[in-house]
Amino acid sequence: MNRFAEMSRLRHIGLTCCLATRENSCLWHISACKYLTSTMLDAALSSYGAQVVLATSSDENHPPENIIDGKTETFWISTGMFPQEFIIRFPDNMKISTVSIHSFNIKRLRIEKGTSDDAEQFEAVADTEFEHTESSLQANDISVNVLNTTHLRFLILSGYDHFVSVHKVSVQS
Ligand SMILES: [Ca+2]
Repeated sequence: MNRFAEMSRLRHIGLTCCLATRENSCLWHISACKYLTSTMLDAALSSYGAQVVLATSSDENHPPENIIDGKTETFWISTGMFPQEFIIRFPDNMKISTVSIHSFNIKRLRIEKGTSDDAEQFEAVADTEFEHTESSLQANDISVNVLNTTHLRFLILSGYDHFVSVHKVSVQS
């Protein structure tokens, strides 16, 4: 069982136990779930087997893998045109409530979920506009409420400059 599946199993046990018994015995499960969820937010998605399977730009010094390495210091840079796009594939079907993204100069972003296993059909789950930042990265949490998907597509529709960069994407169930 991979870490995504294990996390989802533990969360289910914790929630079910709490709902069913409302006793202290479920507290361990709840705290384990909370811990796992919080580590998931900050962990590198690549360490869970996620991959960037498509990106509209591939600068050798700033490759798409930098999006999912868990570090804000490394980044993927766009080509200087819009729209820009990248697709993250997860090793399993995912329940995702929130996507966290660290970026620079992104203005409008649309997130879509894959509705087939081959990354060909997508359906929009969020469409948002980021605030402009000058002396720090843009840090945004986007509510997506996806119940069951293996792919997320990120469409950067416009920017505050010709080039935009994506430093880190993480997800929370
Ligand atoms: Ca990075």
